[in-house]
Amino acid sequence: MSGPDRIVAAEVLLTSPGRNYLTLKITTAEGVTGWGDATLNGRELAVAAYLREHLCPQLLGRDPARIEDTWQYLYRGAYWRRGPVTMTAVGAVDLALWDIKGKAAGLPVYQLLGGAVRDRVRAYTHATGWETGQLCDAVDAVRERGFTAVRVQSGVPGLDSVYGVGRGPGYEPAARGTVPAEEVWDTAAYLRHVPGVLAEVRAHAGPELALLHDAHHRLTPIEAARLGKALEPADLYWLEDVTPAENPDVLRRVRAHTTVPLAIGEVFSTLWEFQQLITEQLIDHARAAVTHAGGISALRRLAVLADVWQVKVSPHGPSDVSPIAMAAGLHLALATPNHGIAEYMGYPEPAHEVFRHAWTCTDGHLHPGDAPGLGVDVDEALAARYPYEPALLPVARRRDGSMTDW
Ligand code: EZ4
Ligand code: CO
Repeated sequence: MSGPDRIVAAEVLLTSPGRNYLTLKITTAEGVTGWGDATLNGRELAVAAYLREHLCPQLLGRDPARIEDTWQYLYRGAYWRRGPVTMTAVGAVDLALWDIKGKAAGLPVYQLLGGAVRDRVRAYTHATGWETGQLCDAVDAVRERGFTAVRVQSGVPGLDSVYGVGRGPGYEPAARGTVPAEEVWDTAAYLRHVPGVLAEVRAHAGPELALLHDAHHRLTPIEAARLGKALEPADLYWLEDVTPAENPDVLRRVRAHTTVPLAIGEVFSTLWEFQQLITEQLIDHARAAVTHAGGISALRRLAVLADVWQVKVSPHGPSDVSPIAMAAGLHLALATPNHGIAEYMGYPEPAHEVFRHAWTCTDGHLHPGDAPGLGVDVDEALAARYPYEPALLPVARRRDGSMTDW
């Protein structure tokens, strides 16, 4: 033995195969390559600079096997720590190092995490329709693909655009450009409309299909309580992001009024943001994305804390976390007893070609595959043919012109 392996290169790669992705590539002296996802939708360049200017130089010469030590070094080493940009950068490094460890051992990452606790990972995907009839058709199409769970979002009369609903096939809210699109939002119209939609979808689908709905941080606590209560007859699997949860205390008020299961946390970056929500059992599913909240190492700790309080971990899985983050989430899901359900929104076709992945989606279930490491290879030559172009999520204003949450 000639001593530990060393990191000799750490580079960022921006590519846009259908939408923007930021990827981190770490190479070791022994020639092992690890890939991490660093995509933070609409803020990619901030993470790219954080990695390129600050973290990559600190990685050179380090032992890639010391994943936890590197996590601690990067987390504690930033005096101004936490926050989505920092934690996404840390998460990217963490993913790349787990990928390297798996490849060096010749094992898929889930084996390094203790092995599979389930045969496959139940997933939900999205069904959208501006009108309820179209939405029911979309639900049927999802069922035909074998899914047993589906997120349903519909249009709202009087509004031109609504989060989660495309006017055509597919839904990609980030639009090319450097200034965001503006949408008009009306909470009263939404609250009047959505309980009827969910009731119709439930009647259409029958009792067994798991239905989910995302309120996307738009409600006040009392509005959230009212919506939860109104949706109880639809028997949801979860109601997501009813409030921004910047005040965790207010979820007590929501809980006092409704037993609808609550899922929160896709925009959180650390365990501490979940602490009160978990220890007071104010939520049922912690939604942190494996990339945005500091990687597999951090999500493992989140899962352990959540398990003590019978809370499940169901990481965010939109098309704006790359197939690498999808892989990482699946290795974790396969090895984590209190994993809830995986979100599978799908990817633009070119993204499947640039990020060649061992993970599969069959009959509404996902599996990370058995390739060593995370099981995603990046075709760099192909990636170079899809240059990055700035794209941003929309912003939202109320009817009086004041800003609200998108
Ligand atoms: O709006 O990932 O549950 N899924 C979501 C997503 C988010 C996007 C933002 O980039 O809320 O669709
Ligand atoms: Co969401």
